[in-house]
Amino acid sequence: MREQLAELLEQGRSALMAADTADALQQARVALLGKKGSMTGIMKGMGRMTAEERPVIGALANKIKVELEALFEERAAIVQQQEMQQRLASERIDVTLPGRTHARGSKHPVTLVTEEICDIFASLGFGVEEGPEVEQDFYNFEALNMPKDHPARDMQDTFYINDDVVLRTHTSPVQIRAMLKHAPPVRVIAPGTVYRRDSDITHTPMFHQIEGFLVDRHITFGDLKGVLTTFITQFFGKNVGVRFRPSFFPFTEPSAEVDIQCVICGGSGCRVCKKSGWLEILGSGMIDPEVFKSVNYDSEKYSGFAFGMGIERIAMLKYGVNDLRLFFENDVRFLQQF
Ligand code: 2U9
Repeated sequence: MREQLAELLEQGRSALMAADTADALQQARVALLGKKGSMTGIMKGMGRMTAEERPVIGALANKIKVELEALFEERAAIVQQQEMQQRLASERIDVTLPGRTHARGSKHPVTLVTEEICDIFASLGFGVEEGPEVEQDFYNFEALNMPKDHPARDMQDTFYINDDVVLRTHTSPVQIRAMLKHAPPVRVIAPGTVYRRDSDITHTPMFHQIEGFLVDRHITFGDLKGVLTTFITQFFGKNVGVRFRPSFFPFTEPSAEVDIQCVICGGSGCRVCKKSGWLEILGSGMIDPEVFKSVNYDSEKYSGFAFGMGIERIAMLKYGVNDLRLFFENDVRFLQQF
């Protein structure tokens, strides 16, 4: 039995020394000293011993047990230290690495064009004003010389909230509000979202407009032409051709639509300008005296001009975008290009 115990000590020592993880060490300990381990196996033979031998062997077994326990503790401390070093090495963080950057957004082309147009008119002395998108009939239609039976108020075109409230169909009501707020002279542009019951490949039920007006003494159609030509050459380049064509709007008289030479073909005719060489970009005119009446401006004393444009259309021409729907899908691969 002495030999068995001496052998157990030797085997145990080498098993503990060979174990190089906490798990392996624990397994070795259980195999040596656990309930079903080698030591227990040997001790079961104690029953066959004489009364003299038993305490001697018992003391020896105990000594070996204590020795193996001590060896286990010693190894456990070393293995734990080794495992800690390995973890520190494998989880090492290089604090000098550059941080992860966040994807950066970009301004929507409609925003970019709105800002650019507002900047140009601001440099000409215009102030920027905004107003509600849910608007009263009076500001959206009545004050703009479009009485109740006017075809432009057709249920086909307008989103009605109720008999008296609509989603604004243009930003003109902002300008009625500006006229009621400020006496002439006044120069205002009104960018914003507008709504019309229209939805096909070239129309969306929500789109963006910029409208503007100027009222003072002695304002003529010549002022209209001068201001709008200045805007167009600043926005599209000084060599672009501009022409004014007679037109009709309920709120201006006389009225004109403004074309620029086609930015795609330079005027020779292409698919975009439908072979005409010209692109319509603006509506404009001298403000109708009926409009002045509804805001209590004296049309004997004052005159003025107004204009309006659709921003998506201007953005399509400026950036060469051939599908209106791209502005509303918000695909980042499209938006990132601006
Ligand atoms: C007031 C008086 C007059 C604004 C004007 C237009 C002509 C015009 C369209 C262009 C394309 C709208 O986006 S679009 O469909 N606009 O043609 N707008 S004159 O006239 C006004 C505005 C306010 C008080």
